[in-house]
Amino acid sequence: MKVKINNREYEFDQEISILDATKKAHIKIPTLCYSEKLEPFGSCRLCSVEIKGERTLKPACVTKITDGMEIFTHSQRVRKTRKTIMELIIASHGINCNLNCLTCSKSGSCEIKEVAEEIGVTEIRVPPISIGLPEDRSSYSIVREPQKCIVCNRCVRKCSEVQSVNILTIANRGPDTYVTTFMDKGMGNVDCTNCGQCILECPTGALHEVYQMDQVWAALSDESKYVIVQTAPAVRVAIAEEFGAEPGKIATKQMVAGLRLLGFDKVFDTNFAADLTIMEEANEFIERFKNNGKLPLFTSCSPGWVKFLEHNYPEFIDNLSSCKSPQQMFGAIAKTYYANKLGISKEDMVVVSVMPCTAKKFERVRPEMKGDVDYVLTTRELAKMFKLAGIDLLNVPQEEYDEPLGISSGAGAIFGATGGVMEAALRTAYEVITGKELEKLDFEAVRGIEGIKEATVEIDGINLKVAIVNGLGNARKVLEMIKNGEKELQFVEFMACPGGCIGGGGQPIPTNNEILLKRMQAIYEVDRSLPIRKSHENPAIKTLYKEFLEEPLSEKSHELLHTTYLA
Ligand code: HC1
Repeated sequence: MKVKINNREYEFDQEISILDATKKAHIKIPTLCYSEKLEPFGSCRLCSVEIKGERTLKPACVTKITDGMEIFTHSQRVRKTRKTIMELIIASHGINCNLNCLTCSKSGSCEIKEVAEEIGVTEIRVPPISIGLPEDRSSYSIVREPQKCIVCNRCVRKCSEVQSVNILTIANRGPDTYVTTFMDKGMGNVDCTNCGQCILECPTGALHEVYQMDQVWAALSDESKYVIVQTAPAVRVAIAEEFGAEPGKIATKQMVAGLRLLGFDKVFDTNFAADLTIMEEANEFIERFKNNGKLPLFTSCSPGWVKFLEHNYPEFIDNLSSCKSPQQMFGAIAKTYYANKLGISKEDMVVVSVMPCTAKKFERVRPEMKGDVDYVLTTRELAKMFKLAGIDLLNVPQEEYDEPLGISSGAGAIFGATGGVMEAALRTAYEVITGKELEKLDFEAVRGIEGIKEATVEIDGINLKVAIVNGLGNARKVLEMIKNGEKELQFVEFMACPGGCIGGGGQPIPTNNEILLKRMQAIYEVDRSLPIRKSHENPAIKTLYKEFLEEPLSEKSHELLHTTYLA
């Protein structure tokens, strides 16, 4: 197909969109409602282009090229139209009515500001338009500020197309159109899984996490409290992006140093608790397998996934592992075993988590979790705290985690990427079942960013059928197949977010496939760099069992580390 773009000839062998064609020609067209991961929608019209012979401009994202087409991407008419559209979007977004930008959650990463610059907007000729809707603060995880919404529909589409959760919708028509939840009930009162994928998709500050930074600052300045922090596996491979580093930069030791500078009494690692989870979960699997227990076993560390299952597939509740997530196991051990060691009461201890995940904020308050964790910060919130404290993360002298709850294995580290929990569990299950040393630690078949992966793993003559699923839309597909008898599996890892926790709703923005792959490589690099790569070989875990828990699945373990779910 021969197409002229801005008077130059190009050849394409497929009927692609004008937007894709211009990308291949290295011409950038501004977009707002378009997102690589979603079906093109064509609502914002910012990508409008002129086509020779056509009376009206056409949106490049939803218009296909045809042979002989002549396209003008930045003609006078196109530029003028884009400017007017953008002025209207900005007026409806409330940016020009006061100094919102300075206090906005997206200050510094605002897509709308970037696009306005690309389009050359220098004035706003229309007065601000207010739809007068209140903020939605009904959720423990996510805040919606409708005043900043430009109705690009990306959050609605992410929630339905990718996550198949469908709790966001468009209400009304014309200038009264707005994004809302069923019957305007608010995100905390519908079946939202708190995954926060909508936040990653939002080009403005209309969606952000429920901040807990103020509570953490207050705890840090309260001298009567012993304040400890745990950092999730996926935070260390992403936080440097907030300071301008390339995705995939590992900043573990800088982050540890920064946390100490903030004033935490001890800096610990969720990876330690991930090792503990493996001890419990691998043994739970073995027990179910040997005793004809409920299979397939579903992992339970992703709280967005757990909530999705509770709402949509309660018939599978018994398949969920009874293990609490590493975040919660950490809190339970910190407030018992570790508080006892220190000789302080659990009331005087404050446990803060730094997570790539917005659903962890909800998980923390689940009544079954008994206050194991006090506050949850996202990766983005921690970066904001570092900046507020004047900590130059990339250049701060590097430091190590504290002991004993900061000691971890490579198996704990890989929890942060899709497939990691399964691989970590297999490393331990193999050695527990066979009593032999596992020679090849890397289970390549369970790695990679694909949404659904399956593998057959041979352990002692038994062929185990496992699957790894990330993204809730994929989870729905796999659950339907299991339900219809189309899949026979023994162990399935489910993660709510595409890519696993590295793609969590609390991670730096943007988070796209290219960035996910770099964060994933970094996660496996962390694993390879560690002297111990199996959870059951972690010396701090061995001591914990010896001194306190006795053995996996013991009465004490059940009391502190296991839970039940809502059907
Ligand atoms: Fe995760 Fe987990 S891996 S859920 O993705 O099991 O959030 O990183 O901390 O709890 O360890 C998140 C990440 C995280 C837990 C662990």
